Amino acid sequence: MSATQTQPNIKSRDQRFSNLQRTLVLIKPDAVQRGLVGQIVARFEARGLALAGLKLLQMDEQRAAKLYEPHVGRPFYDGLVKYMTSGPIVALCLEGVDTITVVRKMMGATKPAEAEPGTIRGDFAQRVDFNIVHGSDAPESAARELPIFFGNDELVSHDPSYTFFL
Ligand code: IDP
Ligand code: MG
Repeated sequence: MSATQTQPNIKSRDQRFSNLQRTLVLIKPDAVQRGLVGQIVARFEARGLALAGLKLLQMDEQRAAKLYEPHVGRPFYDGLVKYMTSGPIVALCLEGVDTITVVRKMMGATKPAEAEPGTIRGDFAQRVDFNIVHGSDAPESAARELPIFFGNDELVSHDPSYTFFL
């Protein structure tokens, strides 16, 4: 006799979750060159964050300047723009509960030497100027940054079946 499987949680997504958020993640040029895209995306999927957008692109200086506008004037700004425009990146829009905080924790500290093992930077990076990933740091940042990479028609909200178990 086979076991009977039942759906444990049949409410709609809005009823199941509070504080659903969207955030921007960029897999930076060093990570793309090192062939880490799959491993990084796999971590977010395994955590249960839903993909709402995904694309490969190479930023021009104009787009990088928009993204890093809050950093204008910092000593590392010119190098940062050069790095981020040096090759293709992968942009993700991730959706889930408290996703902005969750992603920042999964990324680890900006300086990889301070990033805990188990975080993306703590596992894959050594240098602050090649630190693998970007993630929006607050809801206001996500709201500012997402339109730099995705039009509304490029973002798809859906309710992956695995979220019934989250
Ligand atoms: P975050 O990416 O962890 O949010 P931010 O302080 O917002 O860190 O800095 C944006 C990016 O600028 C960093 O991810 C890193 O690529 C670069 N950066 C920050 N500080 C330095 C530095 O001291 N030297 C070189 N690059 C830096
Ligand atoms: Mg930042």
